[in-house]
Amino acid sequence: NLNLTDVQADILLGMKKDKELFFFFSIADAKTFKAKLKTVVLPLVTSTDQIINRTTEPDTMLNIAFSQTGLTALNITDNLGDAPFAGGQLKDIGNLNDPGTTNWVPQFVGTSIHGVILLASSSVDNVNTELATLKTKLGSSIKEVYSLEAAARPGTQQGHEHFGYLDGISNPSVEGFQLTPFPGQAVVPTGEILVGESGDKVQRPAWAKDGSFLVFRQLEQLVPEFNKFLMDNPIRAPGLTARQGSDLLGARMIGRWKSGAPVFLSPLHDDPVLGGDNQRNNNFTYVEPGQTRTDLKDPASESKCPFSAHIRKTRPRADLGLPEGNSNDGSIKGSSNHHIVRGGIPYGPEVSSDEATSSKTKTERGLAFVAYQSNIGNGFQFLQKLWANNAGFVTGTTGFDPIIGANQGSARDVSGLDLTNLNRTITLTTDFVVSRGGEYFFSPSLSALSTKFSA
Ligand code: N7H
Repeated sequence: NLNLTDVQADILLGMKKDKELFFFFSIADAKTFKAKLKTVVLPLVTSTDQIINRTTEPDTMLNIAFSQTGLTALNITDNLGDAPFAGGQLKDIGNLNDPGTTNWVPQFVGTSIHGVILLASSSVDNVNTELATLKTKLGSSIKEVYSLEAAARPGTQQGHEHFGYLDGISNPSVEGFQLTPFPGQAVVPTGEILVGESGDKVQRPAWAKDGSFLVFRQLEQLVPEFNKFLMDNPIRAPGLTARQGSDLLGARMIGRWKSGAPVFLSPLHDDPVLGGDNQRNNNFTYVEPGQTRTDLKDPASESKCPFSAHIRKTRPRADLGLPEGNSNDGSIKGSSNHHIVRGGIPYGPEVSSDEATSSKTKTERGLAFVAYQSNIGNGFQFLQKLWANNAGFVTGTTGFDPIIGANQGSARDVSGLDLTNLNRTITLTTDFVVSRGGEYFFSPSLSALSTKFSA
């Protein structure tokens, strides 16, 4: 059975806290760092076991992960068996369709980031205190390269990302995990998320077991520009005001309303009760009653939710022809091996009144995107490259994912958004999500940290 004391906390459940700091560092003195990793860092690393019971979880939590150049700096030469990880995110830019590195944070351009420390807590003070202690104790064995401060949005927007939509609803659960899955939650083989577990078909060094690859991306969101686009292009469905038509367009781009209610279950209006009900808000497959799989040729298949909608592009459910039936507990056995566990958190300030009136972003905000998987090529990279960026997925005319689909900065065609004319193509000339770059990391088990990484 899964040893939850050995798996870092952020991987399966997420260190869900109001404040999170991503501290990117390079290793200056490997020998000293290894010694301190064991004596200073390891005692602070939070395990999954520690947060299963949210009422007793520590108030300040820490996780740590290393890039390929970090492993090399530590003289860990075993091949982890993941090509995107080995090459680093910068080399993967062509697969991701970022428009070059012009928008990248300069520190992500290059290979000098050896690792990342994730610090999560209820207050910025706690985060800063723990960071200060760590920095003092690690001394000159590391150098700070870059850090990103992230925070849950205030008040009623807590849990919502900057466009305003509730996030963190649908993440896969792994087999054998004791928590009961929510209806509609994908249940995937443990090895799809954790390296070396059943379902991970790649040859790995023994010490890599129960680690996971962490994809980090700093994704800027142009919120005033996104809102202007919705206001300028309301869907003119009968009975809807212009405002409601704009909200409908946004909801169809995501596949959910701002409350989290899926458009497939509530096609014309938001339904906050549904959005907040975790027994119902993920319980759908895109299949109509009486059907066993989505009929991709029937235009009506996207009347409730466009094929291009962000959540449908990134988890097509029964569109892949494998609904596999609801299991007894209502969860759905994963119908592909392309699942990620997302653990992102917003960064940057709320939209100012000046930005709102000018419809122009003046201060950067976005999503500190975090995704875990045992195989980046099957996980994040697959979702981004072969689904979101692929205009021919899931049908020849679907177009791009309007939220994250990337076309190297060029315009993106999206179809299915206008429910009064599902064949209509809308051309997006702005990327509402702009990649500022990132890195690929490996988040080792606690036992690997105490042996391989500190030896
Ligand atoms: Fe997405 N958004 O607000 O628009 N995402 N995402 N994502 N995303 C989801 O269901 C968003 C990004 C996935 O199981 C929701 O939990 C934004 C990347 C997957 O049905 C919302 C950004 C990738 C799912 C957003 C962003 C994904 C998902 C609904 C960037 C992978 C679950 C909440 C700034 C390459 C699908 C929920 C499922 C859900 C948004 C990035 C993937 C609201 C703003 C880069 C797999």
